[in-house]
Amino acid sequence: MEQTFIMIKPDGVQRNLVGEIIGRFEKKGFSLKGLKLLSVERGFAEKHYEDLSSKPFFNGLVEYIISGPVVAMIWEGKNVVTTGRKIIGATNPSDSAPGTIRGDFAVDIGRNVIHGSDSVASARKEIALWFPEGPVAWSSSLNHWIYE
Ligand code: YYY
Ligand code: MG
Repeated sequence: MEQTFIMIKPDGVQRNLVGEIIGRFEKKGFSLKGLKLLSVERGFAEKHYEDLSSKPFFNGLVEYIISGPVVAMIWEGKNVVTTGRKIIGATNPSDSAPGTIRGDFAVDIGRNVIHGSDSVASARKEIALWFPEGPVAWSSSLNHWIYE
């Protein structure tokens, strides 16, 4: 089953959105396979965003990610990478539809509350970086009611 890496950024933690965000993924029907609250160091944040290192906003982005604890998660389910990005909404909250996490809870692109992997390949890479111990192995007894 497909997995994705989801991270609630420091503003999401500070603004007490952790329960709300986890609830949206839970209620959709996806399964939580990894969860931790942690602060990351500069080098780790730079590694996570290494593909963006040439962008003008890179330093500000890294400062933001290391400015407080984040909630790192692995979510599992059918098409969870693409659907997870839909639940999150467009990168710039000005463009994120109402009903999405960023559309409902964010205003500025540099404080957009949440990260989600953009492909199955980056999900694999990000899960390996954030969860070297791997996902927790369990399967929901509700799967029969979620998948046909
Ligand atoms: O995957 P996603 O988070 O939606 O956007 P990315 O293009 O990967 O950029 C990562 C992160 O960088 C974005 O969530 C906000 C920030 N950012 C920015 O501050 N300014 C931009 N012009 C583009 C992205
Ligand atoms: Mg991205």
